[in-house]
Amino acid sequence: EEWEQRHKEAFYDAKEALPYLDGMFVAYNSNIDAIRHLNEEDLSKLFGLFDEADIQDRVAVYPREIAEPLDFVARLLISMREGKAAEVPSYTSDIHEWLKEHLGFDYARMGGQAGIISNLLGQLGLNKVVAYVPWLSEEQAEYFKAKGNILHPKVENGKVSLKPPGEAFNPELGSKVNWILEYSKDMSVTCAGSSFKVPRDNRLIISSRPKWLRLDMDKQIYEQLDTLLPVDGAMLSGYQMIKEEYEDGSTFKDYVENSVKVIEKLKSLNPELRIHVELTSIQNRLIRKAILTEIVARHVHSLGLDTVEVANALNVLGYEELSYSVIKKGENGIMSLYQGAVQLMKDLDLERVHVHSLGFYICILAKGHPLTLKEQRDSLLFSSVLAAAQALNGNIENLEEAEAGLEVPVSAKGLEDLENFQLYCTGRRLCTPDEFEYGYIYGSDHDAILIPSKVVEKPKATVGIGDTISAGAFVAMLAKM
Ligand code: 8BR
Repeated sequence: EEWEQRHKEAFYDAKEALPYLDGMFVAYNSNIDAIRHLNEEDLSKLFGLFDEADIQDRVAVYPREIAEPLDFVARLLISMREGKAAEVPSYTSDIHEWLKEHLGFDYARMGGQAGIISNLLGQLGLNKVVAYVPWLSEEQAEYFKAKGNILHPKVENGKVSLKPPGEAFNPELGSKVNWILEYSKDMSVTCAGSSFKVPRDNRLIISSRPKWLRLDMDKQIYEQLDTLLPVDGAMLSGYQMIKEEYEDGSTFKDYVENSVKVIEKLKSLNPELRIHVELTSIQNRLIRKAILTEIVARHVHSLGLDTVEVANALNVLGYEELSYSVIKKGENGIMSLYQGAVQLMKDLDLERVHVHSLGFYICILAKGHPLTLKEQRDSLLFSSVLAAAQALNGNIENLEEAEAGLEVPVSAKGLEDLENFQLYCTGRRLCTPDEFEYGYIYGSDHDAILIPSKVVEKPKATVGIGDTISAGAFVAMLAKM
């Protein structure tokens, strides 16, 4: 098949180009993930601990925070019923203790977008990955893959230098541990008066938000930011951690402002530098809107997100109908997704919006973006191979190992979705059938790339694939600039 060959060429082209990059700056969030793959037995045990009517009531409430175990069970049920990923915060360590006692975890590993992206880029052999995590503890530092190319700023006697994470941590800090409950397609669930089969592999994340967590940058590191250069780009994430108010009187506005300053300083140090923000589910609408309109809009070049987050973003930006139509999927799902992504590009003044979905990726590009459409497309194809390798093995040790992803076939479902979308595009004269066949779309005020992606039928794990896709495509794009 055509797309298989294109994947192969794109992968080897990117592989050759990556060593020429200076490096990437990656911030802010990393944590330790405690992972448990649920089976049907676990479920009946968990559900058995509660009264069915209580679970049913709590499902109806749709808790936005895990304050007690019943909130967790309700959100797990909702997530499994729809096969939809969810991330729900918890501000105490009670649920952590409860889960350790009643469930236990299979293994622990690096978590958090910045942590995952740093390790991925480090393993791909980038010359330099400057990771910055404001709460780098000793235990957390151990989860960075030690190959020598991942460095973290450290302040000593007022002077900032780059050190391996194991030499840069703050010995006084505690660690942030998240729980990831993974479940599989076709699991039978009977609970709270309903019985269903899980529609697809996914997971529920309980995200730990200890009170001391602050998404900001050490003042001295900010002032000596030039010591982190040269880098070609920055990938920023973790904004979902910002809270409306803090006990010390600071508010989200302080952290938004702090982050914008960092972005503007990076750009002033190197005007060519590209800034990417990776979004994830943000429950709080005020925060979601502030991140989009204050941090992303006008300040960053590139945005990476999944379909749920496209809908959520559209929703707070005032496009409710479009948002619902993206969520509902169905006949018009991909068209709404496309329109929604274009809207985000325009409203947020972005150069690039990369949406990943199961089976296909869409990348909307502002006119005047720096590469050819083929180069942009190949960057996405490279990330599709990485995603497949990540799903296959749960980890990518190096570029050679990533080649395993080439053996994974392009998703038949993805190809079918694209075929249905072709009529929309050609009908609107966005492209000819030939151009569509290459994955190129030409709008009046934007260009776009649409590729079918490789999907592993029985993935080893699904966590971190979204970050892998966004980071892979972004770094491959930088390598071609
Ligand atoms: P988020 O975590 O941001 O939702 O991203 C997950 C992405 O992983 C999806 O958009 C999809 O493209 C990809 N993915 C999933 Br989920 N399962 C996959 C699989 N089995 N093989 C390849 N990619 C997968």
